[in-house]
Amino acid sequence: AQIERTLVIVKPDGYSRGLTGEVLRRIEAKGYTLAELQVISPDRERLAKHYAEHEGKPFYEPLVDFMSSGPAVFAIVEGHRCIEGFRALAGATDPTAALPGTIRGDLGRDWGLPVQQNIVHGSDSPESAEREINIWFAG
Ligand code: YYY
Ligand code: MG
Repeated sequence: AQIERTLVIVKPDGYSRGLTGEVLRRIEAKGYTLAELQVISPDRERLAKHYAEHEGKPFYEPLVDFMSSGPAVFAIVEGHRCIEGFRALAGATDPTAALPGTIRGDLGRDWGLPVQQNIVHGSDSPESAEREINIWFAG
């Protein structure tokens, strides 16, 4: 099988809590490669493209507000089956339900907000990964 690429984001909550190193450590410990890394404050325009599938859902506006609230770390991660593999490392979307042993399960919680602040993003398919990488990484 082909080597995959996935887009991983350490979201503003993870970045501001100082969890970037812990997230990247887990990715490297799993054996995946960090092919590219950048710290940027995501703009609403690109977030709208990135989260287009969620437009209109009740958490959409809070999600874009949260994601544009400060710096985040964007990584292109490479390795065979890294899309599925990183989502397994990340755990379930809801950090309260995410299993211990996962990034969200070990490091996340419910803060009583209208959006789930769950530390990381990982692409959910090869098509999403290429689409998302093209939004955040030029060239
Ligand atoms: O891929 P993943 O991040 O696990 O979840 P998505 O269903 O793609 O939702 C994107 C993002 O939206 C999620 O990470 C948190 C937020 N969210 C939410 O706040 N409440 C929900 N019921 C679903 C998603
Ligand atoms: Mg998703």
